[in-house]
Amino acid sequence: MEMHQSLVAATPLINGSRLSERHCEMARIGATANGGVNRQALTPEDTEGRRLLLQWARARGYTAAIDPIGNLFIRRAGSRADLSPVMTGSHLDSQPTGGKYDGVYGVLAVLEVLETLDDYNVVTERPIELVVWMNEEGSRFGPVTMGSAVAAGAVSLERALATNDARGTSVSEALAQQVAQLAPLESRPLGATGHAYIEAHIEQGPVLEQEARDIGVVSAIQGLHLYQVEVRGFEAHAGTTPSRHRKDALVAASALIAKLRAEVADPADVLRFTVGRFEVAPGSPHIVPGKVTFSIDLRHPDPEHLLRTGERILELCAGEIEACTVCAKVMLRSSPVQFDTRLVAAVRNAAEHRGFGYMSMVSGATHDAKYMAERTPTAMIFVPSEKGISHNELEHTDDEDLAAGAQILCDAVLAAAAMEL
Ligand code: HGY
Ligand code: MN
Ligand code: MN
Repeated sequence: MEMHQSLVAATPLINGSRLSERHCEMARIGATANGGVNRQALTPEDTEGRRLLLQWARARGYTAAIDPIGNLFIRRAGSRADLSPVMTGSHLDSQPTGGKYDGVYGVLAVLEVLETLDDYNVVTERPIELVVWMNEEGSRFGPVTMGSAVAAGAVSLERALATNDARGTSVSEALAQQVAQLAPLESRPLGATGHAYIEAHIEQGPVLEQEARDIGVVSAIQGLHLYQVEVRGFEAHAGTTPSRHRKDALVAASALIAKLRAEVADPADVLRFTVGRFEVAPGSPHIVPGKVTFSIDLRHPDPEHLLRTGERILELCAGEIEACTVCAKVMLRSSPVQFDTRLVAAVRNAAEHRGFGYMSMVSGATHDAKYMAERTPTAMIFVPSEKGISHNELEHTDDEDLAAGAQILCDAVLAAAAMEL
């Protein structure tokens, strides 16, 4: 990791091997056979990961608080408790076949920054808060970025707490269990904002690696719409029911998805259309499916284009297809967001001063920073993902890249703490 000598002595240098060891230890919790992790929101594994983080934090004397939707706030005090904090963080929950770095990196990089400031006896005026957002991944409980969306008022607390997983366990029940196991935690009201928010994250795409850059200076996040489509037909005997009498929900859903894909096809390959969940009921090999429920994840950086495409999808997911009825529900509409140019510049300057290769980019993945950006000056830092792989157990980022991003986060957090924003 090349550093300009002028800076080496002047500012705190993070400890890359400590950061790497922390990732190894965290990756043991919910480890999967193929080298990934499964620490879905509010599961025992998620609680275990949060407990380990709190253990590390409490050993340093940091305080911990939790808000009504389970977002965790770990605070390193400043010399002036009356000042609003510089907030920085990400999420610890994972996809069911997740990687070891998605979200985790943005949490452990902050812990590394806080400990580095301790090690260098740096006293900031402002408190610095590590935020661990609840249920960023939206797999066990929908929607994605639930904790930060509720904190921002984009999703109601009541709706979120009443959300059930596939087994009928609610967020409210699972959260109460987790909080009891992490006690003692101070209570923090919903809607916490700060002086600034900076999130470090793996890119989850191939661009930094292809361009041979160390740091992504993220200027924006593209928009994301999440729909749930329901196709209803009629259950019938697989052996006795002729095709002409069938109302086969699977056949109808398949035809509808093919129609939607054709309708939204984008020659420029900018639009992202994904059907990630597809549930057939009743799911017996000998019954013509009576009901299919599937998800649509739609993304695009242009708000107008995203809205128009979303409206067209809702038009097509209504009425009848192949003798079945179709309806669709909007689960989430997250518009594209631009980050604060002053904070983005602070990230860029830090990368420049440290002599890292960097580039400006828009995030294809969504992040909790999206909801913070609506209320607090916000920026993000990306580090490369090997072959652009993420949401996959093979996800990997080199230790050197993890350390580089954490160093930029340290420098940017200190810069933000001193900025008038
Ligand atoms: O889906 C996303 O963009 C995020 O990684 N959960
Ligand atoms: Mn993430
Ligand atoms: Mn993710």
